[in-house]
Parts: sequence; C-alpha cells; structure tokens
Amino acid sequence: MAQLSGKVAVVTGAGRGIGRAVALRLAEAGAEVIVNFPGEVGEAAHAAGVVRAIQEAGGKALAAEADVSDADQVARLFDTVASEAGQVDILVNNAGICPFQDWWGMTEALWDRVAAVNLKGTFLCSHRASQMMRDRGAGGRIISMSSISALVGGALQTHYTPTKAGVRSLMQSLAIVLGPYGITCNSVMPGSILTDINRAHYEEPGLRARDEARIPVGRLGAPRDIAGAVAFLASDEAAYITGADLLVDGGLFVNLQ
Ligand code: RM4
Repeated sequence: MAQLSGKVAVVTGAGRGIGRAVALRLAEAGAEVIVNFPGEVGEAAHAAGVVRAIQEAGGKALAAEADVSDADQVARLFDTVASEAGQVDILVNNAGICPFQDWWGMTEALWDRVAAVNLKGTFLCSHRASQMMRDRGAGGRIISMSSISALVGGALQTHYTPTKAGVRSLMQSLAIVLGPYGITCNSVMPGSILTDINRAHYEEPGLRARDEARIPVGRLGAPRDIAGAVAFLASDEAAYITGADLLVDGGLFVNLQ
C-alpha cells in the first residue's frame, strides 16, 4: 500500500548502498524522493540511476548534489527541496563514510573528515529539515543511520564508532525537542551490511566467512534489509516511536558467547 503517498523524502548519500535501497523503498511506498549525492567523481551518475529507476517505476524523484558536511551546500540542498518539492516530510540521514584505518595511522584530517560527514552532516541536515517541518506544521520523520558501531567498538574504526554513537544520541535529544511538533527522531543501527563502504574490507581472505559465522541468520546484510526498517519508521505505524533505535544486524550483536 502506498503509505507514503503525498510525502516528500530527502535521503542523503542515496546514490549507492543503503541510501539507494532506502530511496527506492520510500518511492515504492509512494514518497517523492530527493536523492542527495556528494560531489565526488561518479556520484552524480549513481544518483541519476536511482532517479531513473524510481521514475521508470512510476515514481517521482530528483537528484540534488550536496556535501552534507558543508553548511552552505546543505542550505542550498534544502532551498532546492523547498523550491522543487515544496516540503520535506521525511529526512533520512544516511550519508556516511568509514575508511578503515588502524589507530596508529589515524590522522587528524581523517578523524575530522569522518566526524564532519557522519555527525556534523546529520546535525546540519536535521537542523534545516526540522525548521521546514516545524514551519509547515505537519509533523515529520527524521531517521538517521547510526550503526551497531554505536554499541560496540571497531579496531579499524576508532574515528567512525564515536560518530555513530553521536548520531544515536543526537536523535535521542532531538526526539525531546521535536516531539511537540509531531516530528519523530529515530536511529537505525545496521550490522555488517555488504556495500561499497566495506566491500574491499571483506575481500580480505576469511574475513567474510568469519563474520558470517558470527551472524545467526548466516549472512551479511543487504541494503534492502535496512530499507524496510526505514520505511516502517517513516510510516504512520511508527507515530509513537521516537528517540528509539532499531538494530538491524541479523543477530550479530547478541551472539557474543
Ligand atoms: C558498521 C559495521 C560493519 C562495517 C561498517 C563500515 O558499523 O562496523 O561491520 O562494515 O560499519
């Protein structure tokens, strides 16, 4: 059922991976989707492919470039949303990076970049979208991609795990601020989902088999596994859920002994 017809969804980092799956799934549910992508080479083509897929399925979509860590670009992104779509009902803060790096090789520049995209980007987009939602007075949904890495560490992710814990915490605080406006704020916490962010990492011999052996459902996740959770949190069924987090990890987190 087109539960989201009449709604406008902004999905950041929607050209590939989880963001792409979320954009397609929200469009399938009837939402008009703004497919945000960063300025790196090749990203516009990925985003155009998502827009085309949505349009060919009879949906409405628009690609919009912005580096979510840049306040001016985020302002322009939401100006475009306002002028082209007129509103934002659903914001999915998906854009995120995780270049795997050992602690001794960690640099300030890499630490700052990961924090800027993953955490500051979530702040910048949530701030602009929530203002538009507040001013329109029709409520809204802010759904942010935290991670299992908000709950556990990662030896090659010392820059990344704090940002995912921060995203979760930001949604908890925003739930308090935005609840009175009918805007819910929640996190989705993917486990090990096979996408471009970790494809090279899993090419290490034995790594994929090691991780899959620890996942009770027996496989790495796929982007579509996350998209369904986001679609639920975006729906009317989730109207009383806010400040919550939804772990989508195939049972990995609980399988520790
Ligand atoms: C997730 C989790 C996954 C990793 C991605 C990049 O939080 O740690 O295992 O592949 O990050």
